[in-house]
Amino acid sequence: MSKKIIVLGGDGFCGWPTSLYLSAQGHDVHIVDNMSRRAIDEELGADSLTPIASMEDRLTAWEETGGAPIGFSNIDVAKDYAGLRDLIAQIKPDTVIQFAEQRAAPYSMKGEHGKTYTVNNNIGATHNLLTAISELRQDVHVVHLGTMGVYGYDGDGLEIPEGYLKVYVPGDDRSIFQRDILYPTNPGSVYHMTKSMDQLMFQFYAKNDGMRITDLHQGIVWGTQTDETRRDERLINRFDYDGDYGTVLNRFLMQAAVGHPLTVHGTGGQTRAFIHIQDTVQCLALAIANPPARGDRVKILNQMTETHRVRDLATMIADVAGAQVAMVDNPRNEAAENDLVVSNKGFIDLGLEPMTLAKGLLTETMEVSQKYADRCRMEMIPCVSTWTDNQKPGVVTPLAAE
Ligand code: NAD
Ligand code: USQ
Repeated sequence: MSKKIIVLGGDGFCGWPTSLYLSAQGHDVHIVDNMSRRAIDEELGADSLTPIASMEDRLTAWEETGGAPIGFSNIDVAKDYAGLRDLIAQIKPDTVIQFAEQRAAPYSMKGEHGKTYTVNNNIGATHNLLTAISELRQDVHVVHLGTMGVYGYDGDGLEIPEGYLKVYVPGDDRSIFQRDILYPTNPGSVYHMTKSMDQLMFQFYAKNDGMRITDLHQGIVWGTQTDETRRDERLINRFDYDGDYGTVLNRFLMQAAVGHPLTVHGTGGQTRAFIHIQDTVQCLALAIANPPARGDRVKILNQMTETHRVRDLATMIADVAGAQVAMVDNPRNEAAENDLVVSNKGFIDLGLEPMTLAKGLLTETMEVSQKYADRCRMEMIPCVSTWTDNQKPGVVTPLAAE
């Protein structure tokens, strides 16, 4: 069934291909974005490895390649509450997808500005959305992109359930009380902390307003192209490789393509969850098609398809591409080694057929990197944002303007 969908953060790495996929599936899509991701690139002196077109050119190219028109509004969802509320009142969407947050852990740990901006932006954006829907009394399904990182990475092999943990508490009289509680959060960065805080807001609005909310705890997304973004050069998706926004697998693939040693942090014993961007867009479509009922608790699904240890990924890519591996000091405050077992039964039951780390997909991402290798600024590759700067004596720099 065709739905009216607003995509907050629809210019971003996940939001753009999702918007195109949903439009191709016959949904009526409207993108909202304040272009802050592009502005942060300018602030950092970084850029997407792939040359991304302006929003105007992206939308024109989509229609020229046979796509249905997609609407666009430039609204800061965290700061312009009235603009967001009026748009929701006007469009009356069935679904709003919330991608519009500052999503890089290293950026969120970059001193005063990174921390305050990330909290104000992410919490403000999510709460403005929930308030607008509540005040308008519309029956809108909110689909939020959360993160696997809310569970923390101190795993010892316990299978991480989908959001809720069954606990049994002994009473005084030998009775046992049973509760389903939100899995205790254990964020590893200010960014991950905002996703933990989002969860509480969802719990409140689902209970108080009967709002229908799905929270997707997504793993690290890799790859860049989807069937839709491949249609035209102007539709190409962004590809982050810099030390703040580049994520580990895409960084390794791109480093291999440009002849840079693969930057393994510490021993590379960190195990993380992964999903290819093509599976991300399919998960979004499945989540939209299967909303919780009004009055249900928040529906939480783990949006990941496989887990890998960082050093194993480096070895695999070094074998495929003949790259060198460099063990560098870990700039983060994280467990050096962890196990990770995750249930993704929710999406499998809904029909997801996961793509796994097949050689063909690795090669495609490396080919995209090779094609645009001349755009790579090697000095942007190292991770310079550290988690422990505030533990050293230092100079506090004036706040950057937001
Ligand atoms: P991104 O930074 O590429 O995209 C986010 C988009 O939101 C950007 O286009 C940005 O301009 C926009 N935005 C941010 N704040 C806004 C505001 N206040 N008002 C309007 N627009 C705003 O990030 P992404 O990789 O596409 O991630 C999207 C979501 O998915 C994020 O919430 C992130 O936490 C989550 N996620 C991403 C990954 C990943 O590996 N990329 C993994 C798990 C979860
Ligand atoms: N790492 C390296 N070398 C690098 C970059 C990273 O060894 O060059 C390591 C990091 O130390 C970390 C792991 O790789 O242990 C993952 O780092 P990452 O930057 O790929 O991922 P992360 O910071 O966790 O954040 C990314 C997205 C975020 C999303 C999260 C999903 O930026 O938006 O929420 O993945 S998850 O990790 O499952 O929480």
